[in-house]
Amino acid sequence: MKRTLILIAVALTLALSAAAGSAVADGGAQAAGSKSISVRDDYFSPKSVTVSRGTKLRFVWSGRRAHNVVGPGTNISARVRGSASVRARSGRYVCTIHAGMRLTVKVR
Ligand SMILES: [Cu+2]
Repeated sequence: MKRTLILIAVALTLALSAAAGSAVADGGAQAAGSKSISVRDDYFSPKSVTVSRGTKLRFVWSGRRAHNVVGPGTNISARVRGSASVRARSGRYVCTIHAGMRLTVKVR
């Protein structure tokens, strides 16, 4: 029973993020060759990823506070919801508003 509730909660969360992301018109849910990164209060999830060349990072804002994303070739201004996609590059991506909020990306 508890497990069922957890599954329902996960399904609802996924449905809500898909709905939020569609407003940005970047291809909608999880296209092939893209890796979703949740932008939460105050951390990225996952905190590190290894992706193949040409992969897009799709940042999906899932928290209540505003976060930005600054990294190699990337400067997404602070926002609270929605999503944004950028071509993945190796290096460190951070939210400059919250110290220690970082994502390590390795492109191979
Ligand atoms: Cu932040």
